[in-house]
Amino acid sequence: MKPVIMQVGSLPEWDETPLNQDFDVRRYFEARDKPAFLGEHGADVRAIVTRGELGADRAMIAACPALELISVYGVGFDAVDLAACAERGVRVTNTPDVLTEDVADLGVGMMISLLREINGASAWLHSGQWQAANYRLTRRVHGKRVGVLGMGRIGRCVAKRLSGFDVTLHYSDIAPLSDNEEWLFESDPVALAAQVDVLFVTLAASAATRHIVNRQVIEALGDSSSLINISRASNVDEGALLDALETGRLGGAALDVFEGEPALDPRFLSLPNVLLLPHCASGTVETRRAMGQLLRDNVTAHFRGDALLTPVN
Ligand code: 8YV
Repeated sequence: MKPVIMQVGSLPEWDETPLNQDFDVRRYFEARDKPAFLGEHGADVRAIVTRGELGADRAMIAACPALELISVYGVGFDAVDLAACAERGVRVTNTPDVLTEDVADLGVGMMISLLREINGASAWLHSGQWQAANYRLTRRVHGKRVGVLGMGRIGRCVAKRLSGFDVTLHYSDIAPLSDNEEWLFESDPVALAAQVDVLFVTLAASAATRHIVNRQVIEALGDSSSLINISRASNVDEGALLDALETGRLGGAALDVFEGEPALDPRFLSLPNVLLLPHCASGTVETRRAMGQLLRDNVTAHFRGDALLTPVN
């Protein structure tokens, strides 16, 4: 008998084929009536495979009384109810490290694209407007003052990449880094924002970090600075961000994550000073193959009784 697992979101075919070979996969994401699906299949489910942005909430976990493992396709596990897992002894795994560089690469690309207005300049050419006039002047990247809010794997990778742009690198985290004297530590996110031209939000999301980029942080950034979010939308007060972007009190924003994604607040779509991406920072063939392999290896290890490769709890 193959162990029964529940797949919460779609995965590439190169992951779904081996999952279906090795396990009895119940496809939650295809059910029109999801409560009915859980009522029909939940009792059989021993493991859940989910995506970082989808997670597994308390109700889903409660509907699976035989649940042993939740394997997350992504580094962010904030959408998994860890307290519910602790109450039931359910193990949780994620896919760290394999996606760090891609997320950092895209974050730096978002900064360059936003400041140098690559989208706008390309649209200018394609529209034929270049025949009449050159595109407007944009903003220099190298030499800027850049802040990184959250010096975990992704934040450090962003900082390392930025060293190639001769920037002044400031950062905020729970404590200063013990292995780096060059980067400038600031404990207060508002003070950090006041010192930089570009602020990257890279910290892992949790209840404790919700809206850490609040109205005060956004005001401290100001009308000639930009915000880049490659973490989770919950780390930013999106209402305050929209207000500041619409009134010009914030210079610009490059965002890969949104409250309610893939739906997003329509106010974003009429803003001239933003770069909006569909949560694709880890979205390369190479990285998604590695994430899927790690997701599956964790499930296989669990059912073999082996040590989990990348446990969260
Ligand atoms: C994932 C993410 O690729 O890693 C995470 O936590 O948000 C993304 O990098 C996404 O969750 C996959 O759907």
